[in-house]
Amino acid sequence: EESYRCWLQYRFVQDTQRFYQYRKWVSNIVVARETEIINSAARELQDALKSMLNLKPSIWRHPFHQQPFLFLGSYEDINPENHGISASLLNRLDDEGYLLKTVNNQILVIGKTDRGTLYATFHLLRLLQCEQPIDSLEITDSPKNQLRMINQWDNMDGSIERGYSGNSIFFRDNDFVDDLTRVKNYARFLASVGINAISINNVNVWNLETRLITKEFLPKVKEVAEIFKSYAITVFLSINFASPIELGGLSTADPLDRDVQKWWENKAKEIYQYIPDFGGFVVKADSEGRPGPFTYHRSHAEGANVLARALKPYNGKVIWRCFVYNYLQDWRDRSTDRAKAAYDHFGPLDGQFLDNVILQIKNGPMDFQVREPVSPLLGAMKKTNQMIEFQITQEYTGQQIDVCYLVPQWKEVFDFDTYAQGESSTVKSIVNGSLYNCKYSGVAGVSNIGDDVNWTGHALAQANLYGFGRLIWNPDLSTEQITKEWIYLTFGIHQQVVEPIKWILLHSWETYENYTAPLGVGWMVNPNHHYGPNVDGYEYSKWGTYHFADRDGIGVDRTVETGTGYTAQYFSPCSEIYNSLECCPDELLLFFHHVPYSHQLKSGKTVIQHIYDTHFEGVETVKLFIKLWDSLEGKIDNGIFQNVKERLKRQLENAIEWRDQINTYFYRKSGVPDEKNRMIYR
Ligand code: BDP
Repeated sequence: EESYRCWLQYRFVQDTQRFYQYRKWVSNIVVARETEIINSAARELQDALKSMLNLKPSIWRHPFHQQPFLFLGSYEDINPENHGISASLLNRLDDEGYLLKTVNNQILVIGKTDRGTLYATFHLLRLLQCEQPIDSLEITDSPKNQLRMINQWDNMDGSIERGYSGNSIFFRDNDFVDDLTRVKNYARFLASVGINAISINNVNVWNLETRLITKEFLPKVKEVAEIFKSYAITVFLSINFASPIELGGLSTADPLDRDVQKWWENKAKEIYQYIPDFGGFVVKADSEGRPGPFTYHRSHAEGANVLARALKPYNGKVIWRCFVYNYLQDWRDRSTDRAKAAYDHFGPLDGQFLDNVILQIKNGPMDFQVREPVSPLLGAMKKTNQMIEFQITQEYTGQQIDVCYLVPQWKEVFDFDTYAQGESSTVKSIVNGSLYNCKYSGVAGVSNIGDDVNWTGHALAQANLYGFGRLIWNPDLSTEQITKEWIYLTFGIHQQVVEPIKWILLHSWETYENYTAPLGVGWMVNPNHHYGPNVDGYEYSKWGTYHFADRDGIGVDRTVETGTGYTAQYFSPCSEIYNSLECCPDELLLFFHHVPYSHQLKSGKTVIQHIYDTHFEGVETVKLFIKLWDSLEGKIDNGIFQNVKERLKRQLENAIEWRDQINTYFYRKSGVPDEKNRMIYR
């Protein structure tokens, strides 16, 4: 199955000129040092070359003079001066950085450490797969973000919370799977796009998963960690804050209790005996019913620090999630705005967290909607390590039935200027640690893979995983470049194939937004499973997710004067821009303001006409996706073709349902007819 190989297809090189050029350079490979990671790189190269060039390269330990060869090693294995490499260039590379250089009859594939060598190897393989010339390479690169992490939401019964592509590749029947082949392949995919950390179990840690940190399961965690380690990926576990009670038999999990502290210290010691380079803990506490420090009237800093202190001797980290809000809100009480919760809980704790705690903040203040403003907590804490959390799995964006390519969304978030330290205080400069000089920082994404043959259910959803890795390696890469790369690697470089797929991907987010909840208001989904329309599904429940539509208007008033006051959580001028009805950008209008249906947008349309138009357009664009996709029949792998064809059919049904429910609902509420008379009102 081609779809199983994702973007590591290693297709046979068709262009004869390239074919012979490549063979010249890669027939001999010098592996200058052997580490587990470099061995992984060498293995990957050998497999790829066999498949792309029908070649079994000779592997050597030492360089030689006559023939060209590929040199795999760290910068310590060469004399940089002999190759025209300046010391300052190497100094500029960080530990994961690398150099690819064609010089003196060799191609140097050199990392600052072996991790860099691995990334350099994948870079070279990307070039070969895109049939790029390699005769005069001179490429240096380092990742822009420190922690580049994947969060699995896998449960040990094999299910995956918000998983849309089968069952877990890690767990089955309340245990680890026996055959870890898929885990190894997953490690390859992740490493190929630069991911360097993973947590393997759900942030909601139930009874059985609580025991992952006991001797019952640690040997298996170790086995998995070793696989990832050989691809330069560090393993973390999500833990249960109440573990001292549930595992230790203590009567409390109070972080200030001496016995609790001791318990965590011993636990850390035990874990590190099994896994000396264990990454640390991911923690969801006091959120959606999970236990946490609030039970003991302790702050989240006190809660996180008890774990951090225990992990500190081993260099472990605590990744503490900020998704903390009252999920039992009274919808009539407009002062308890869920959007304000993370900032209100964590902002005042700035400076109180130990330096091996990292706060993990969702990109928006609500919950991974198709459109949200950037979380005002990002940048609000100057003395606290922070990382951002994206959701690669498409919980609210079509669940891998509808195509929704999220790279453009993430890119917008990275580029958003928070003004936390004046102009140019972008989100990317916060999460790469540079704005506040954070010791640790980075990006996490909730995984979208499962044991479906093609990993992601919808073959095009592979682009989200690929794009996530590439973009967080370097948020300055353009969406265009990432998208093209993924298509080249997955489908080949023929224009007839590249263009339609690119068009679909690049229009998919906007299209999904068009036929679902309008103008940033969000939700309107079916409760619980979150697929398909249900305008009032959450409107009168306790979750804090309302649109306040009535016969006169719609939207959430989050202004300072008459609303919840949420806009004040932003730095100036964002706070004023969002607070002002005139300045607020159209796409977020209903997130910040309650307006009459006749309110005129910057686009010139009224809100109600905008709703009608976008919903009709959304459906039409899905029809266009189908047409474009059909043009690919016979030109791409048939398995992938059929998979996407079937998904697009379901997407169209979904889009139509959204269009009709949303438009009818707002027609009934407002009584304002569609200017273009397109509706059959039910
Ligand atoms: C929400 C999901 C829920 C997660 C929660 C979280 O609906 O399944 O457990 O986020 O991030 O999006 O903790």
